[in-house]
Amino acid sequence: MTKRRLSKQQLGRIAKNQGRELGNAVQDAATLSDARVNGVVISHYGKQLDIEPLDGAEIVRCHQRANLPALVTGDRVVWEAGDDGVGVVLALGDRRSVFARPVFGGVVKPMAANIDVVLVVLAPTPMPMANLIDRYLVAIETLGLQPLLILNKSDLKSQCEDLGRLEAMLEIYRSLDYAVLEVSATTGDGLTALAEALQGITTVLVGQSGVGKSSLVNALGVDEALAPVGGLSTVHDKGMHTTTTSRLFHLAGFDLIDSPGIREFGLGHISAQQVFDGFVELRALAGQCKFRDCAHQGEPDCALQAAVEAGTIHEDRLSSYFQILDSL
Ligand SMILES: Nc1nc2c(ncn2[C@@H]2O[C@H](COP(=O)(O)OP(=O)(O)OP(=O)(O)O)[C@@H](O)[C@H]2O)c(=O)[nH]1
Ligand SMILES: [Mg+2]
Ligand SMILES: [Zn+2]
Repeated sequence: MTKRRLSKQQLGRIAKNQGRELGNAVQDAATLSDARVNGVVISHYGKQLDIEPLDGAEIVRCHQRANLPALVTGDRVVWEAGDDGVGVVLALGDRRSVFARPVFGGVVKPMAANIDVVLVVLAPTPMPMANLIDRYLVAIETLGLQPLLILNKSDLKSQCEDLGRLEAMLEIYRSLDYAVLEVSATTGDGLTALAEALQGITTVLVGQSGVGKSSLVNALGVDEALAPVGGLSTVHDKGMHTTTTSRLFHLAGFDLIDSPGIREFGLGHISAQQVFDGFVELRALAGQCKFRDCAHQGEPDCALQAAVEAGTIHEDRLSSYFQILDSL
């Protein structure tokens, strides 16, 4: 299989989005609340936060004022030093974007703030869970963010339990114009192209435990190991997670947030309409079925069924859509 780089169009899409986000950021900076912002959340540990002062001083451990919402890595904050070396976060600056994980009970749990692109990391092993990528993509589309799919561990393709299925899966996303990069944190393959795509933007690495998110941080970093990585793959097989809290890293020309692996990415909090809109190729056919309330399950003159028959929509994506609907 030939290795592909990001197409000009795909990179253009990211750049365009980036421009939009940067435009917002400039606007935000002018608002009153943001004028006082003097730090960034690098990481958080329970009720404590690591704040990086914007003036370049050392990272400070801080508490946060009780009236503030849960702060996440990447948040811009107003903080002040305390007597005992522990500071206090007084206010949250504007968030130009947030990546959130829907959690049990319909609550949305923010994971990272002020990011441009979500890096959805997969690997030949562990094999991606069924429709996990589609769940991520729906969340990313709903939040107005931009995804970049990364197949890490390209050196382990021969160990994939079903390489044919994996390749076919990636081909579907490429055909939908989602950028897909194949890399190996171990051999360094593809990392130059990845670092190029990340220049000037802030991204968050997400994906199953053990796909190599922290390994990518380290491989992209120029210095010593930055993030702890899992030792034995059996650790992941037992469902243990190596990374336990998100952390922001400043690398050469870009910022990257490492996050803990997840076991499930439920979408319980979003509407059926949002799921539909989260499938770009379905959204493109909105309103084209004969019946306004078409469920796309055998009604006459259904535009989606017709598109599947014509081969313009992949049947796996349509069944993935139904699967997500069923899970709401
Ligand atoms: N062969 C190979 N192994 C890799 C590669 N990237 C990571 N690994 C290995 O995969 C295992 C898991 O890597 P991590 O970086 O800890 O994975 P993670 O996604 O950060 O996992 P969590 O922190 O639990 O979410 C480690 O044993 C790594 O050495 C790669 O490109 N090729
Ligand atoms: Mg990790
Ligand atoms: Zn229909």
